[in-house]
Amino acid sequence: MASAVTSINDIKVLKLAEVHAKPSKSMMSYGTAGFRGKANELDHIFFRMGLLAVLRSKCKKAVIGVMVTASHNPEEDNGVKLIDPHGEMLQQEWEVYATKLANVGNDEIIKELNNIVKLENISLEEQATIFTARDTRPSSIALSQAVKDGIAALGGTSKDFGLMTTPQLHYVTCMFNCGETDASEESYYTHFADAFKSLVKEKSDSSIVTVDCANGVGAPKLQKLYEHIGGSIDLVVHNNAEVGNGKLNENCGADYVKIQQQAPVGLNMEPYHRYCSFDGDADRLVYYTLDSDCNFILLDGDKIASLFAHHIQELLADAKLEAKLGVVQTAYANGSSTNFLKDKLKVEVACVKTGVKHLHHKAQDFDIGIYFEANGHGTVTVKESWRKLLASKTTQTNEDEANAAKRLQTFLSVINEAVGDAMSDMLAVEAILHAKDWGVREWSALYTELPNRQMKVKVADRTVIETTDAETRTVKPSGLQDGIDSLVAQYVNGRSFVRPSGTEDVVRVYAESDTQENANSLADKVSSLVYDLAGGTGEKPKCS
Ligand code: 16G
Ligand code: ZN
Repeated sequence: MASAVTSINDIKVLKLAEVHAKPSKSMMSYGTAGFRGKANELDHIFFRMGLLAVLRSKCKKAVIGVMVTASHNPEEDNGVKLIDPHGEMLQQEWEVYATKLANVGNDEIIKELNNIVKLENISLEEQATIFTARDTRPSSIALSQAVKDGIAALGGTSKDFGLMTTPQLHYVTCMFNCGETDASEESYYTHFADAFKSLVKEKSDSSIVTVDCANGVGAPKLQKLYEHIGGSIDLVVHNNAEVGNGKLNENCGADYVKIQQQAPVGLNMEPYHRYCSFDGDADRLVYYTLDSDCNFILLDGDKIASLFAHHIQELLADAKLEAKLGVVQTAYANGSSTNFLKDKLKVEVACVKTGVKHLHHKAQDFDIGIYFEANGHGTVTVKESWRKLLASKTTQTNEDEANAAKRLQTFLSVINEAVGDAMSDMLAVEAILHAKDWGVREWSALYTELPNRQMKVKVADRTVIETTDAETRTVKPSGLQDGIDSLVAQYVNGRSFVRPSGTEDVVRVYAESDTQENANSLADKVSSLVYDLAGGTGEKPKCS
């Protein structure tokens, strides 16, 4: 454990701050999922996030996680985010501290740290322990060291887990703070593999899954999980850089497959076989297949959420259990998925702003909250009080009901509640398909997506766009929303929204309509409007 520090050791901090000096022009903000940017411009940010993690740990009197990854971004990028004690994203008030600390000059670091200590009434005598981990980017090793230097400069203790997926770090941080002092990567595999094996005792003929790991950290970690699972599923790992030398996220991974609506590089698909993709840090999952005419069929986060809701609802009915079950989506959710959940399943659906923290927070309003972004990031949260109700049902005398309650209990334990997790979500999907004796064909038939299109528009300053109503409408610049409304009115089942990205310097455009042609055309027209009204730069974007 760390030695107690009663005041900030200016000399130590300043000396290391010089080593991790801030380039004078750099200004960055803690975005949707932490800081992201070109890896060679971020060293000072990582050092400072090490400092901040120590204060956060002292403030919460708990272990804090620091993950080094830029997820699905190109290999040349990197990023850093802090993980709060129960595996949640960093509390939003602290994002403001993070941004300030990242942007002050070296001479103001001590002042800024003392400010946070004062505002949060932090006792510097508290111990601080930080769990760190990193993805496979070449830059991640040195940037992890910068984080550890920051931790050491403020007298904190770091435990480095080395290579890990983002959800694994969320999991061990959460488990440790819940009292499991031997929380480790190994305990992650044991937990999820055991839960899966008790749900799927024998493999079915159709259970071969080919997993595109985006040439990222998911590849070696999935191999390890697979070793723990044994014979109840057949997994083929594709895009494993260790073998194929492919580049991280290049023409592969969940984001590529979702946006391009096509298979990752090097994958030869067969109709109705099962394929899925992780992103670079394995917190997103999308499935896909081909139909009998070799058309590409995507089963994205909306389809996964719908499958989860369908299954949980069935188990609740079998167990004769009441629960407030809800699904949380964002504006990107396909209109057909929302209709399916609301009209067919009669499940409550909430729409929130993009970003996991918003979805996770809203999901906690429900006894069982399923949240998914269409891009494949999602999980299920369960209220502690309702979990107790479920546990009591498993011991009831009616055997059928008790068994259904047990099945639900085990199903929920195959899910990583702390955060969306490609590996555990994949096990959950496979367990459901196994229980229902379904293949991708039956799953995909739950509903038919409305054709959609996503585009991005480069503008001089993306903050000129301001949104409201969970990003479904713009309030600025003036005239933009009226323009979008009148374009949308010209299309059958038309819907479109625009929002400034939280991770890239662009404005994102989404459009859906009755045909792919119409969705493309609506996306083109809305993009052109954004370009004209929000200060577009470079060439006007156009759908191919
Ligand atoms: C980040 C978010 C993801 C969101 C995406 C939006 C987390 C862990 N990740 O990857 O949820 O969908 O940003 O990116 O919150 P955008 O703002 O660039 O569209
Ligand atoms: Zn990710």
